[in-house]
Amino acid sequence: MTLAAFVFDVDGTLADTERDGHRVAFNQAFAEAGLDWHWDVALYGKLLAVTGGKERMRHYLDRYRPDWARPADLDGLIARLHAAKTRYYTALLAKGGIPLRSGVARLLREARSAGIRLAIATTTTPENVTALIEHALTPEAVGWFEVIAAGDVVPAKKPAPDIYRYALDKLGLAPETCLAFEDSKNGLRAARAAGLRTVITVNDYTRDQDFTDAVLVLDQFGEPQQPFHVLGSRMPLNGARMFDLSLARVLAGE
Ligand code: XBP
Ligand code: MG
Repeated sequence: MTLAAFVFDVDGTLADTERDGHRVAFNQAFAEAGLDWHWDVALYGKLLAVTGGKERMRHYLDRYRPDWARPADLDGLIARLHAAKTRYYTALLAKGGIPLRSGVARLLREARSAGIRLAIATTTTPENVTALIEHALTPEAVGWFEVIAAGDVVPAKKPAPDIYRYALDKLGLAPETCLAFEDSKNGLRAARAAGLRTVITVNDYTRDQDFTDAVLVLDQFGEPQQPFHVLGSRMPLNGARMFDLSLARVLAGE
């Protein structure tokens, strides 16, 4: 099958945004609202089981703060907190606070010059995606992505396949012609349920998750001077040291 497109997850895959980005912004929003909520690094790792910031806050209350007195308009409070969190998060990105992961910019450029189409399928808020691409890559790079499928555009977030199906529909492509890139079990489940072969680059929060359903599991895409480590592979990699287009074509079954 000819490889037609790459579909990227954002948080954890394009950049390590969770621990020092989203988590910090949530805490800033809680403090600004005068709440005694604080998500430390370990607790945030557990909360990541639930995707979506608004959903994550609700899960936190249900699971960890059952006695906290809910206001009559809990939805309104969550929406206001989430808007403040997005403001803090995008301000952090605008300061250049979070770089892309190793090999991401190289892989995107290689794909573009080879005519591989690019798309995004993420749970996060759309403005977080554009802010990351603009500030960690270049402002023009937002236009490199034909489809940016993000946030509440589908009702069911990952691990549901809906966001991948939405992106494929907008691309007008069958899943067999694409590769998905993810960092988490929830993301892998979403991509696989939509029929995409999936490459995983792990991070500290996801390293120990079950990725048996992935076609390749790496610690990073890698660079010529910074080779990847292979954590799991369905096929021989013939000495490859970084994830590039020739490896992508092999994985896609070209
Ligand atoms: C990661 C997420 C997001 C972010 C927070 O999504 O689960 O919820 O943690 O973003 P992905 P919002 O890995 O699919 O990009 O607060 O904007 O929801
Ligand atoms: Mg992710």
